[in-house]
Amino acid sequence: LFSCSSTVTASEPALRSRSSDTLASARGRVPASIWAKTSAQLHLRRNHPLNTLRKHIEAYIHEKYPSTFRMHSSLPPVVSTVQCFDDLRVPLGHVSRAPTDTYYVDDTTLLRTHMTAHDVELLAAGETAFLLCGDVYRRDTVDRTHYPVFHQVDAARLFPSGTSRKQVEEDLKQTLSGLAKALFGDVEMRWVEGYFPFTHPSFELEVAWQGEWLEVLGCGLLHREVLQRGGVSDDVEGWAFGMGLERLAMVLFGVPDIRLFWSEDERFLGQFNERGIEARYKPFSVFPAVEKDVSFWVEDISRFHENDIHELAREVCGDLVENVKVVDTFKKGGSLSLCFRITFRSMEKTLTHAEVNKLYNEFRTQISETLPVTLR
Ligand code: FA5
Ligand code: MG
Repeated sequence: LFSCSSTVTASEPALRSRSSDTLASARGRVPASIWAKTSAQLHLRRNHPLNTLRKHIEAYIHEKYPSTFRMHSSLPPVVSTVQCFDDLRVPLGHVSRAPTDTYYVDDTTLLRTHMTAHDVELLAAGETAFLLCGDVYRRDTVDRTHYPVFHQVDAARLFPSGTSRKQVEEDLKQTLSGLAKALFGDVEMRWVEGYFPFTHPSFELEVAWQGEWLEVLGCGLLHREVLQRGGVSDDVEGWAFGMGLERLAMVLFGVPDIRLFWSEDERFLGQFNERGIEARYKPFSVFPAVEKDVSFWVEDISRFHENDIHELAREVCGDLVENVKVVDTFKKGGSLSLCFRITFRSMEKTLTHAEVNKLYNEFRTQISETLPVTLR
C-alpha cells in the first residue's frame, strides 16, 4: 500500500462529507467486528504462530545487536493522522489516507495502517534503535491472503554521527538479508528498488520461494524530514524496515488461508504447540464451499466503492466468508450493474444450507439498507 505512489482524485472526500452523507459516515466508522480485534493481541499469544514468528525475528535482532534495540509490542492501535501520515510525508491525496482504505475513528484519529506510525514519536522520545510489533488495520478485499487486521514488525536504527549513508545502507541490507536467511534458510534473494514517502532510497527484499519471487519487506534510509520531525540532529542517519507477519507465516508454516490465524480451533492451534519455527501446518480437513451471487445497480458511481461490499460481507458473515469478487459488470443508461460472487466456507465445519441462506439474506438486506445501490 505505502509503496503505491498514486493518489485519489478528490482529497479526503468522505471525511468532508461524513456528517451529511450516510455512505460516507458508514465508511468513517470502525465496525464492531473490527473493534473486537483490537484486544486480540495474537502476536503475544502463547504458541500462536504469529507470536513464534515475532520471537524469532526479535531473537535474531538481539543476537546481531546485543542490548541495542528496545522492543515495543503493546503500543495501542489508535493513532493520529499526523503520526500515521503527516509525520511520514504521506501526501494529502495518497490512497492510504482514503476512508475507503482506512478505518477512521474520527476526523483526526484512526486505526494505524502500519507500525511505522510510531517511529517519529519514539525518535522524539530519544530512542535510537527500536523494534515494534503490533496489529494494523486496512479495509481490503476478501480473499485468502487479505484480512482487515494483520500484524507487522517494524524497526528503526540511528547511527553515530559521522556514519556515512553508504555504511548505513550496507548495515541495513546485511541485517535484513541475514534475517531472511534466519527465516527462510539458504534461499536465493534479491533487492529491488522500492518507494515509500518516509525513506529514501527505498528497497524491497524478495526471496525465491516455490518458484516465485515473494516480497518479504520494505525498507530504506529514513528521510531527512522524518528524522527532523523526530528531533534527530542533521549529522545523524538511520534506517527503517517493515514486514507483514501473516504472509511470512503462511509461507513458512504452510498455512493456506489467512483466516486461520484467527481460529480458536485446537486442530489449528494445537499444531503449533512447542514446535517453534519448525512447525508445519497439516490441514485437518477441507470443508465444502458454497457460492452465492448478488447483483445490484449503482446509480452514482462516485458514491460507491468496492471495499464497501467486502467490508459488509465480513461484518455480516465474519470468518465464514472466504472470497468476494466481481464476476460480471455492465453499463446501461447512466447506471452500472455489478454482480459479486460470495464464497462461503468454514475452516472448521461443513456449513448447512440454512446457515448459508441466513447469512446471504442478511447480507442482501444490509446492502440495500446501507449502500446507495438497488438490488436486482
Ligand atoms: C508498509 O506498511 C511500510 N510501513 C513498510 C516500511 C517500513 C517501509 C519502514 C520502509 C520503512 P506495505 O504497505 O508494503 O509497507 O506493507 C508491508 C507488508 O504488509 C506487505 O509486504 C505485506 O506483507 C503486508 N500486507 C499488506 N496488506 C496486507 C493485508 N491486507 N493482509 C495481510 N498482509 C498485508
Ligand atoms: Mg508493499
